[in-house]
Amino acid sequence: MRQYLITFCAMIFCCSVSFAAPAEWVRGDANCDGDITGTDVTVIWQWITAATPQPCDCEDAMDANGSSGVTVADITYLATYIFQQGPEPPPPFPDCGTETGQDCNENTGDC
Ligand SMILES: [Ca+2]
Ligand SMILES: [Ca+2]
Repeated sequence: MRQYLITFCAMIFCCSVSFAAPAEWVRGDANCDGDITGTDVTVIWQWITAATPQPCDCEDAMDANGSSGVTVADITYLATYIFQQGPEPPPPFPDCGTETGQDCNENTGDC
């Protein structure tokens, strides 16, 4: 009987511990709507200048050039990609993904 009780308690413990999957996101999708557009460039600018709060909890999505920080360089990089066929943002792009040590707590767009 005691063995069954221990097994039952172990099952309850294991079932109560949840392991949340890391958020998936796309680099450059700053407003987390699933598209990479000029609006994302504007969102990064507004966030840098503190004009507006971040639209979603995924700072890494605003790091368009993958430098591990969000600066004016990300605005230039993303605008060049969108409007002048510049280089693509580094992964995760164009598909959803994750990154080691990421600063993203919310799935973006269709991820
Ligand atoms: Ca977007
Ligand atoms: Ca950056």
